[in-house]
Amino acid sequence: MKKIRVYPHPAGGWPALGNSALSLLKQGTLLKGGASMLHANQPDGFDCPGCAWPDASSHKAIDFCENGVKAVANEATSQRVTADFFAQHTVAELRSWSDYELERVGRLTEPMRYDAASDHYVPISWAQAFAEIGGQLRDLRETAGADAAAFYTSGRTSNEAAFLYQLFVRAFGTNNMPDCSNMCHEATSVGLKQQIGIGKGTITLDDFDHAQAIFIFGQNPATNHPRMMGTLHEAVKRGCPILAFNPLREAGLEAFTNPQSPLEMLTGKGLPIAMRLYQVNIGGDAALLTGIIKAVLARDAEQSSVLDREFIAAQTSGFSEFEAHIAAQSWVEIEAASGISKAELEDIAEIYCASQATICTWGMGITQHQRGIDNVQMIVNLLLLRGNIGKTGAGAAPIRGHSNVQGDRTMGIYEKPDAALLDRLEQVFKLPMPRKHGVDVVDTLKGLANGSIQALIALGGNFAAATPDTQNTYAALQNAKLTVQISTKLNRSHVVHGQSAYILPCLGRTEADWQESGWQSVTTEDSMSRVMLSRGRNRPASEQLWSEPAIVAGLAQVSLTSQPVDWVHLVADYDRIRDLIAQTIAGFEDFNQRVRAERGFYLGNSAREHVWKTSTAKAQFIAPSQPIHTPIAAGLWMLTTIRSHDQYNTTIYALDDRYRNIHGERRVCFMHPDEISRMGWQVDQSVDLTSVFGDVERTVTGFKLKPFDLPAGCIASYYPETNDLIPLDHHTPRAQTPAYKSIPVRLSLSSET
Ligand SMILES: Nc1nc2c(c(=O)[nH]1)N[C@H]1C(S)=C(S)[C@@H](COP(=O)(O)OP(=O)(O)OC[C@H]3O[C@@H](n4cnc5c(=O)[nH]c(N)nc54)[C@H](O)[C@@H]3O)O[C@H]1N2
Ligand SMILES: Nc1nc2c(c(=O)[nH]1)N[C@H]1C(S)=C(S)[C@@H](COP(=O)(O)OP(=O)(O)OC[C@H]3O[C@@H](n4cnc5c(=O)[nH]c(N)nc54)[C@H](O)[C@@H]3O)O[C@H]1N2
Ligand SMILES: [Mo]
Repeated sequence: MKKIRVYPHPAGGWPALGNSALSLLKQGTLLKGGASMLHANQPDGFDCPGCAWPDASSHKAIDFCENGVKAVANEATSQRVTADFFAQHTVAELRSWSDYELERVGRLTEPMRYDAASDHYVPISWAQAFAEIGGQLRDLRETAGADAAAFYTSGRTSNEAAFLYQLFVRAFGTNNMPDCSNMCHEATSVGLKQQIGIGKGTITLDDFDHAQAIFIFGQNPATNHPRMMGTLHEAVKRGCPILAFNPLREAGLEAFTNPQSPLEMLTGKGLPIAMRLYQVNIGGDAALLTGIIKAVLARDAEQSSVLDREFIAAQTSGFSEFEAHIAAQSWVEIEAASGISKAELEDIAEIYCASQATICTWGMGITQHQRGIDNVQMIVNLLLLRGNIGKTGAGAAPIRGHSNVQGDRTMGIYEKPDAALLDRLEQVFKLPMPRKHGVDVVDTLKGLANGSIQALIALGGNFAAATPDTQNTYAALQNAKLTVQISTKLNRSHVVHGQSAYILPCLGRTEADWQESGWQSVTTEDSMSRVMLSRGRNRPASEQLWSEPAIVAGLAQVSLTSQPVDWVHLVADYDRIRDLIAQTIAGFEDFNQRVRAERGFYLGNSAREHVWKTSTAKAQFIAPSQPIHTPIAAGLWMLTTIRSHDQYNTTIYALDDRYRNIHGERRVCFMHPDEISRMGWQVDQSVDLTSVFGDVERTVTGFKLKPFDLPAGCIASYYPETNDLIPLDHHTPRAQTPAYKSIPVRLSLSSET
């Protein structure tokens, strides 16, 4: 291990707050960013757009992190993308820019339309943009049907905008609502729904104060959910064991200095966070969990008091079949597939059995695999064995990504809506709702490619860069008749566009939103089902920006032939939108009143109450659908694609990843130093990565080898640079979550080195 330069300081600490403050200063936004940050996650402030981690209950003077500072500074940048900018650069030229370069030009300031004759974006008035888009959507519906359009949502969208959007789209006549969760926690939503009857996590933030063990699967919280580190830190201080399962020995999982603890900031000593970090093979989690469960069952056979028999009998179904499945699995295969020894698996089981309340959290390392649903369901199986759902200090905790991705789904952004939601919409809005299920992200891409989908409207996000199979995705998008992006910042999806293309610039979460009745608030739902108000305070980046609800209303007004609501009246006062949500969406009764309580309100969770809305009316033990991992063919590597510390999904803030010792570059391939030597290669030599699916080879070139502690045969690179390697059909069955985290590849030295 000595050859690997590990990050020398505990993660977090001064660099975490200090450096980003410094870069804010450089961007000239410190004052603005600083002033805004004091309102982050505070009762009267805005919900931080950084991530979906819940706000602290005893609200601290400061409740934000480096991630949040960056997200806010990024929105508050003083750089502007003006009409002049577009006049100076053709779209072909902009396409040659990197994601980082596109991002740095700043905030979009006015509506733009693509002009094919000159290959430039040209300014257009809001009224004209709406009229043209509405005309094209109406024509499309008449000639090809409503299902020829798809309406994407990214998870920063507020509940209010999301609710109006799904109403507009369904009134238009389709359920084609792909969203970023299709690429993110869809395996979680599908897996949990089948197993415990609700597609959401079962814990609340307070449970962390009572957990006796915390298991973290496939997640990198120091980078992606830094405020979670404070919570883990508190748990460590009370002696709660934390076990992490990750192929990469992530610095942040080993030691962390809490930026809010003055003593530790002073001494620079971090508490060890993960008591143990188990370096599971990429894609080996189902095998790992099989091993832990097998060891737990073995302990039960010896000691007979390990399983919560009462819970299993009263609350679950399928236990004996599941037990038989586990008994049939061989230790040899479990060890080979997971990369974790039987002795270690027994240690983990011992810790699990000693704890009366265990929380399992997970992230993309679990969901973005072909066996994503298996992974999720095996975590839940483990929890069920000891009654760890609906018990204080215990439960299932998928950690969501985008700050309102969970809320958007609650509001009905879903391509496969329940009949109950559609019935309710019909009752409230007196309009027939489309019953046919719509397309998700993967099927949208297929539809764009084969011409059955001809228009893509995107409420936020960066569809072109976030999706797999980049070259084919670009071709599919360019095949579209119409693409519309509702965005805050310039990105790839503006420069890879349809024949007719529009950019509609909108307010960000941190900006003051004034409508006819005054200063508006929106609401969001965090990872633990708490719904809260959020009110932006910053001065909008441009006077020409519209809010997301206003843009959705504008589009609806021009695209629909019969109107389910008075859009203008609704947008004048968002309380009116919330009143409609209260009438339509279960759990939102008295919405306006309840959300005004400090910390908003908790939506509740049926599984937590031991009400199981499943096919057996019990929580279900479910054996994996796929056999334990077949080892990848000799000569191949297993690639996982991850986020650097200085990116937010496709938004590249800077070219560093300091916890992994990367500075000023992103085209890197992490490999164990012993593996680099074994291959006769050198650190910093460049390799090309080739994936082979069927008879199609996809190659990305020029990735510098970087030493990192990860298992033999496993490598990691950043997303989105590697998305070209992943064919559309490489995904979790049923959920269609792209398998971004298990891509078999061949490596060769790049010819240029
Ligand atoms: N700063 C910042 N914050 C973010 C984001 C961001 O990009 N930047 N994105 C937001 C979004 S949308 C999301 S979904 C979340 C993502 O948050 P995370 O889920 O933490 O994101 P990733 O970096 O994709 O991967 C997580 C971890 O999975 C590990 N991993 C990879 N393959 C495997 C595997 O096979 N098994 C196991 N057990 N682990 C594996 C990786 O080593 C990595 O440490 O963060 C949100 N917050
Ligand atoms: N290889 C690989 N691919 C992946 C992943 C991976 O781990 N590996 N992760 C997947 C995951 S988990 C996700 S969630 C997706 C992310 O997919 P998306 O959500 O589509 O992508 P983002 O990069 O988050 O979108 C950034 C853009 O959103 C716009 N934006 C920012 N704030 C706002 C706002 O308030 N309103 C509006 N209207 N627009 C705004 C800006 O224009 C910005 O450029 O990527 C997926 N792709
Ligand atoms: Mo995500």
